[in-house]
Amino acid sequence: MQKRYLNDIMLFERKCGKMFITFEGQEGAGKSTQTKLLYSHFLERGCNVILTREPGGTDIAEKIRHILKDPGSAYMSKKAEALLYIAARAQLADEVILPHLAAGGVVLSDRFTDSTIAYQGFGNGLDLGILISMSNFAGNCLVPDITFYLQVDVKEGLERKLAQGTPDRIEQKDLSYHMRVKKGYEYLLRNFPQRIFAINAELPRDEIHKTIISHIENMKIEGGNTHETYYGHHSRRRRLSNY
Ligand code: ATM
Repeated sequence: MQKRYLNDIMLFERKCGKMFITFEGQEGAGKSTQTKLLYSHFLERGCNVILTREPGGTDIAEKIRHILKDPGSAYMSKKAEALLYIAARAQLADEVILPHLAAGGVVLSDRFTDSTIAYQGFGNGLDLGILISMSNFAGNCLVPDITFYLQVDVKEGLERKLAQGTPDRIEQKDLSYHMRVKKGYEYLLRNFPQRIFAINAELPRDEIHKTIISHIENMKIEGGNTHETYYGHHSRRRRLSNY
C-alpha cells in the first residue's frame, strides 16, 4: 500500500514537475485553443502550471507585442523587429518563465525561440547564428522540453485568420513570406525530432489534445523533469549548436 502511494507521488512529480512546453505553428493552426486545453488539463491534476505567450506575457512584453502587431507599423526594419521579439523574450524569461521553472512548476508557452528561427531567420532571411545567440542571451539558453508544432495548410490558415478580422502586420505579409516560414519549421522538425512533434492541425480539437497528452506522458523523465540550460548540460549544448 505504502509502495503504491510512493509510486503515485513519483508519477505526480514526473507529470507535474518542472517542465517547459511550447506550441508552435503558423497562422490559423489553433495553437491558442490547444494551449488552453492543456493548461486546464494540468490544473485539473493540481499542477503548479502557468500559461503564457510570445511575444507578451508580461506588461512590458505585451506593450512590445502591440508594436510588433500594429498594422500601422507597416515598415519595420527586419533587425528592429528581431530585436523587439528578443527583448520581449528577455522580459518574459526573467519575469515569468525562469522563476516558475526554478520553483518546480510547469510552463506552457504559445511560441518561443523556434518562432524566431522560422519567422526572422527563414521568413526574413536574418542570420540564424546571430538570432540564436541573441535568443540564448534573452532566455538564459533555455530550450523547451517538448514542442508541439501544429501543422496547417499555409494558405488555408491565413484565409481562416483573415476571415476573423483585420489582419495584423505579420498576417499582412505575402504568401511567399509565409511559405519561407513553413520551410523554417520543416528545418526545425528535421533537426530536432526528439523535441518537436508535428501534429496535423486539421484533426478534431479533442483528438489533437489527446495526442498532445500522450506525447507528454511518454516523455522520458530526463527530458521532462530535469530541466537543464545550455550552461549546465552537454546534450543541450550540442542541440543548440545544431540549430
Ligand atoms: P500569435 O501569438 O497570434 O501567433 O502572433 C504572434 C506573431 O508573432 C506570429 N505571427 N503572426 N501572425 C509570429 C510572430 N513571431 C515572430 O515573428 N517571431 C517570434 O520570435 C515570435 C515569438 C513570434
